[in-house]
Amino acid sequence: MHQRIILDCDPGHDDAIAMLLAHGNPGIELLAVTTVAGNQTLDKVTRNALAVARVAGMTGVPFASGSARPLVRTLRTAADIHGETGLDGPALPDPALTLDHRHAADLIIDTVMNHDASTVTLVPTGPLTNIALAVRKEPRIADRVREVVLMGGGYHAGNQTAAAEFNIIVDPEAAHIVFNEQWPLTMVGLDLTHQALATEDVSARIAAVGTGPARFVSELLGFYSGAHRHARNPRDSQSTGFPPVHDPCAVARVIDPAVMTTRPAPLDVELSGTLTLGMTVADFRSPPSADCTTSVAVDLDTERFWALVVDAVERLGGGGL
Ligand code: PIR
Ligand code: CA
Repeated sequence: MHQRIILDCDPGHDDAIAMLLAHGNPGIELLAVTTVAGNQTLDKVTRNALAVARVAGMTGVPFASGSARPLVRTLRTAADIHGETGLDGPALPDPALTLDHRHAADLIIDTVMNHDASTVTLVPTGPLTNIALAVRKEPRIADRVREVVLMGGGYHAGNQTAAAEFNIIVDPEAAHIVFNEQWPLTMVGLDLTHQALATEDVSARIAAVGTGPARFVSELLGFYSGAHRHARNPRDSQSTGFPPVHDPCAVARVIDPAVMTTRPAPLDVELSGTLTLGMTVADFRSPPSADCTTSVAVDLDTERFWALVVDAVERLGGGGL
């Protein structure tokens, strides 16, 4: 059976790979791609999404841009990791698709409401601004989506601060809204994505595919690895020097739930801490009650994950160029 998804993203090197995985995997029906300001400004990430669509040969998928800034706070970007364009490294082709005229939140609402209940999964891989706007504007999507499987947060450490992960701290109020809705939600956080490292072996397997899309991914990983090495703290003994490729992990969970283990736990987002703003707090004290709708990703089957990514790149063939 096809899993229908809406990918809400801020490409972003790993967002781009998440798009390619979603498009290249035969088990996924990509209903829409929406963009949100995060890794770079909205105009840049939207342009990047359209460039990736061209590389992948995506046609017939609606693309819409959404919120240019977080609900409450000033936008902070991740230019240190993703560069000035948000997708530095490969040459970016001019867009071939034109944007849907709707705001991302409206495209999300319309897409969810126009499909049967429990058949559409939301896969956010950027700040949660568009998803929060959508569920506030049309609350009925909360019991209509099958699940929210998001990349963001973490239950033991952050990357932007000691406690907070980037996608959450960029728009913590939006994250608070999304984490407190009654929909099933799986948090694919840093605990999981730090197991998805682009090692030399992974880069070599992708390069060996030899197609245009494969070259594009290789060039993405080249820039992203260098930026990661440059930005990382050399005293951090946890860090291998290889970059975590966060966002495709959320897509992989939808494709093949067995690619990772999860654990149910109540989740919430800290909005008032001085040291812990944007922290995602998982309550592991006791077995969760039967009405707990949230869970956290714990362990990745690394080999199975990279096999999905390589397979998707192979299936894209020459892509759209
Ligand atoms: C932000 C990201 C990745 C690395 C850093 N240092 C900052 C982006 C990725 O696109 C991913 O969605 C999430 N935010 C990881 O924190
Ligand atoms: Ca992202």
